[in-house]
Amino acid sequence: MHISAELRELFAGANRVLVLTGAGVSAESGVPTFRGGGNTAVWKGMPFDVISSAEMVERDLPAVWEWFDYRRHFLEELKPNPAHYAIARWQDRFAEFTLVTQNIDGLHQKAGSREVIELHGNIWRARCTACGTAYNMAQEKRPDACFECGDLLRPDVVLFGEMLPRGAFEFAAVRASASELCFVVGTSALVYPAAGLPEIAKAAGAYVVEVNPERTPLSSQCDEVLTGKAGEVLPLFER
Ligand code: BJW
Ligand code: ZN
Repeated sequence: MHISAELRELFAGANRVLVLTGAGVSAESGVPTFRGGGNTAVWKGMPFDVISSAEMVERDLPAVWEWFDYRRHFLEELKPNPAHYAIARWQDRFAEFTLVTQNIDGLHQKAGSREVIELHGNIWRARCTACGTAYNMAQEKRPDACFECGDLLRPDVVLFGEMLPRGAFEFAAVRASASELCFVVGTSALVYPAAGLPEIAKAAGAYVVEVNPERTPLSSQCDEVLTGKAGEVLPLFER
């Protein structure tokens, strides 16, 4: 793995930098990824794209909660890794720094990132299926029903076939098209519209860098591919 002189120079002088992260940035913290690495996430025989779908919320909400309760419990013990910390340091290094994540684990915030655009929601929140009231479950136990209207709660995450939070993608797209340097870290770049952000950045003239131990559909469009683990590659930029 080699960082080009051009990239080092850009990193030293850039004003507007955007980082898009996926499950791979949390892999070294012990969070299983969705795809790649051989075995995909399965819950009680259901592949994750079945259990994490809008249909399943309609059909079997208790099963969805069981899967998300299990994952929250698992995440409680996990800590940010050097990749999360490097990205958190970068926020004070550039005039305009944008962090966009597909992750719902909250580890960027735990590492100190202040503004995180969460495209797929957050596993530590629940929201009412009727009135949309949100509940924080990081400190408190999950309520059984909505205190406002009494209706059922669901995880405040974006499942397959669901819309992203209003404005989140649009804001990220504006930042992507203004960026000079765009890092794509630990994502298989298969899930849209998130995977469209590096394409937007590239089309607007940004230098796009992928950080991933494996190749993705995006690799061939990137200006530079840094083949390696996020926690090992990202800290190298500060040397
Ligand atoms: C490392 C590493 C290390 C390992 N260091 N790297 C266009 C065409 C076809 C379909 C669509 C389309 N546009 C939209 C769609 C539908 C769909 C979609 O994209 N499907 C594709 C699969 C084809 N998109 C949606 O449904 C989205 N909604 C939407 O578009 O709304 C409008 C609409 C509505 C109705 C109909 C149509 C459109 C919503 C997507 C929501 C995604 N939700 C999930 C689940 C969240 C909840 C949960 O956790 O259960 O989000 S799916 C899952 O994938 C999760 C992730 O955020 C997301 C992305 O995965 P990610 O982060 O890339 O992880 P992996 O596991 O895939 O990859 C890990 C990578 O890390 C690998 O590359 C490794 O090599 C690497 N890695 N270790 C660095 N140490
Ligand atoms: Zn409600």
